[in-house]
Amino acid sequence: MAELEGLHFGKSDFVLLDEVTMEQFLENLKLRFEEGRIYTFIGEVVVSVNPYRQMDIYGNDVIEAYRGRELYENPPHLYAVADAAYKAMKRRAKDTCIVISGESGAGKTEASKYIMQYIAAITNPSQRQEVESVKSVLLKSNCVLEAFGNAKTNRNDNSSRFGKYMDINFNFNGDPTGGHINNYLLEKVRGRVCVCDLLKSLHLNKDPTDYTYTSQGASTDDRSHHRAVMSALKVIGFSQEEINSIYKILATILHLGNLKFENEAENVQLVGGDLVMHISELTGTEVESMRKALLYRTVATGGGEVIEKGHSEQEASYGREALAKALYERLFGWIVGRINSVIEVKNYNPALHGKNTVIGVLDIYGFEIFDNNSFEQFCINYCNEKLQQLFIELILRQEQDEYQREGITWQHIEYFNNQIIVDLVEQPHKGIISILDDACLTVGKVTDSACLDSMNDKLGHHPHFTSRKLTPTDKTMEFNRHFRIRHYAGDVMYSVEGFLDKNKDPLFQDFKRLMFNSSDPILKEMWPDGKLSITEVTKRPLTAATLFKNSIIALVDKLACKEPYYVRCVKPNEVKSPMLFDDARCQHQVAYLGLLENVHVRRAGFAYRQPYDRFLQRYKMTCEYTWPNHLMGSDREAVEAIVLQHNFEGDVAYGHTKLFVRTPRTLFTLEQERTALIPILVLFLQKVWRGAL
Ligand code: AD9
Ligand code: MG
Repeated sequence: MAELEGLHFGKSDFVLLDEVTMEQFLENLKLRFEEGRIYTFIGEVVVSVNPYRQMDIYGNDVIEAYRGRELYENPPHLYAVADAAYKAMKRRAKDTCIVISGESGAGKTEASKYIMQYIAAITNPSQRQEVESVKSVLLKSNCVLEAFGNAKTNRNDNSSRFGKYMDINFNFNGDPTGGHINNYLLEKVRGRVCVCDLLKSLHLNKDPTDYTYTSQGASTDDRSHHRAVMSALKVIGFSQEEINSIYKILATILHLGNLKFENEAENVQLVGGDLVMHISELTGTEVESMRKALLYRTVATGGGEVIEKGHSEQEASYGREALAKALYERLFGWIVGRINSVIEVKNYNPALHGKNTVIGVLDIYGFEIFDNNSFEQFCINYCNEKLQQLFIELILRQEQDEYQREGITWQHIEYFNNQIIVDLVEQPHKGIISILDDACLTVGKVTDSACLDSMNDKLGHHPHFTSRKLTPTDKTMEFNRHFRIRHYAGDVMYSVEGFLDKNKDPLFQDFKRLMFNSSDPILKEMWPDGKLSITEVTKRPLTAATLFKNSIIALVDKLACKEPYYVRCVKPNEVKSPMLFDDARCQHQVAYLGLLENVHVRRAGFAYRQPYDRFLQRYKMTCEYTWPNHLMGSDREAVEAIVLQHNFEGDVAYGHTKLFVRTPRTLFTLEQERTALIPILVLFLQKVWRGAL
């Protein structure tokens, strides 16, 4: 298969570019995309371009071709990375992780599914029943999470509205024993939660009072999709009662969307009583309590007195919105928790079963730069700063570890350390999140622009932060509205409008208590914080930004102790076309994914390395002493002969098991020589076969 990677498919590894320029990078990426080569390496990193068409490259024959092989033996593929991560885990008992990044619609979720399928296909050769059932639950969990967590957006028909990190546990034999999923649901703060979309994706009947699925009006596709979700829920082990509760909650969310309020003599009232009845029935709550929670909130006065305060119409709508979002978020969290309880590794005894190792797969939103960037982009881009930091650190650390292991002397290389930007966002007391939180906790009305002022005061000196007030000449920003962060991936201007609202927990306590007192035990379970009475609630819930920050810090900690593998996804165009390679869009992504930097880092050390035997196998025809077989004491000596014959001594280092090549040109020369020799050798062999020689 390696032979198929001829020169007209471009360079299968960007490290082999003559010059690392954006131009050459894009040219190669485009050439390969147009030839249907959607994957390209940067060393061990796979760059993937969404083909927007079904490719015949994921079948069992391909899986077999990659199974247990080394990275460079086959053309670049997700399977090569999956196998590398699996091999490292199995051979060296290392925990590994595969980080998949890229923007919306770039192909992250699809890539994560192919990787999971690959791992499922190559494990448990003896088909042991308990392992098979673990595998099937792991695979089915995708289907359920997608049904509940994905929706159609204008950027992606099947957009994940949550970031997902899944650990797969393996036993000593390298067979899956269980797993754990962490979700990073941003939708609540993204403000784009469109529950109707979610319900549509579940194909709930249009009439919300009938919360059971009916197939009327649904297409064959819809029906089979619904059946797949149902069967997945059952395989995972959801009981009928649980499934009913899920549907009731979804119907509740739909009803809430239809609730209307009106002002009547100063007091806000509900329009129409039927809906509230339905809602209370579905949620197992008293009608009167539900009505009250929608129209009033209970507040504790300074003197410990509890009073009821009527909502304004705006507050009532705000409360209803917040409840719908919270129901959705908690339902999703509960489903993830439920899946986790099924897949968690049980009865694992290390003394008996050997070390339990892990492969983590991360599918998370990439860097976002829109025309108008708000709190959501701020969070996402902060997450990407954290991942970038980890990326550079781990890739470099990995490189340095390998040089050490192989006994090679090596010079530390400099790179841009984005810690300074991470600090700008997350530092206690002085960082942007902390300033935001302070503003949210301040009693009385603090506006978004007052919060921006406070950022200006505290961050005015920061080299990566600016605003119109700090740089009055920059007319692209408006006073009291914009600030700009110089991210590692480029400058992003944020509009501070809505930051405070999005950062606060918008849900009135009354709803939490109401849901906790539901007669539906499953719904109740989702609202443990409703247990507190009004006088007991003293601490404010953590803000959205702080919760997000904590979960990302925990995620980075989890990843940092694993050996990382990367898949960088690129979206070729905005119109989901399999033909179009939009240069400007791709250039933008290559820039912010830091791919050129990645190639530079890779080339700064030794661009290429290969175990002696493999190097020999590939290039032995280029040297008279090694073709067809060498007579030297070891493969290493034979490799030395090849290097000497080509005068490459100055460009290589000999490790314990591998040859390290500093510049790609060396390898390139060998490749060219090899390409030129192959037809001659083929001719030669054909003659041998025909008995002509
Ligand atoms: V988002 O951030 O969740 O909105 P993703 O996850 O990056 O996004 P996704 O994997 O869902 O994107 O891919 C988007 C669509 O591109 C898919 O629904 C497929 O139609 C298409 N796609 C992506 N990868 C492949 C592939 N390897 N082969 C064929 C693909 N089609
Ligand atoms: Mg996705």
